[in-house]
Amino acid sequence: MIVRELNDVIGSERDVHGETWNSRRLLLAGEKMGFSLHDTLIHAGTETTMCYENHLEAVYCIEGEGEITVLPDGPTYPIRPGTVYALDQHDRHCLRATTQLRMVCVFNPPVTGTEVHDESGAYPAAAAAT
Ligand code: 9YT
Repeated sequence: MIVRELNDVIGSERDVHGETWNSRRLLLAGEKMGFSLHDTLIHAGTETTMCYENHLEAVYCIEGEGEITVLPDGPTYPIRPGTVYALDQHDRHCLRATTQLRMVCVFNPPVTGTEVHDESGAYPAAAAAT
């Protein structure tokens, strides 16, 4: 069994910072669970465009308010505590955080640790393959 505390992840190498977000990576590829599990903060007032062409991701909001738009034309959905979205089509999307969002994110395949978005809004395939 693996038991880990968010407080032990914060400030460690599993605490990864992007331009608009901070991803605390609780479970990674190395744990061999078949998915990774992140407790992610999206900074208030930001807009992030992403497209995970190499991963499936489910995101469950537990704090904050915002909205998500499927690109290029919508629809747009509100994000609030209790909202989950699943990027089952590797959907290109834009996430807007009205207030700070706290999101529980699950990636399949798992990310390995230090991935941040490339210019297309994806995490690299090489990491996805491990
Ligand atoms: C919600 C979202 O996709 N935020 C970007 C960071 C990413 N989910 C991560 O690595 O935790």
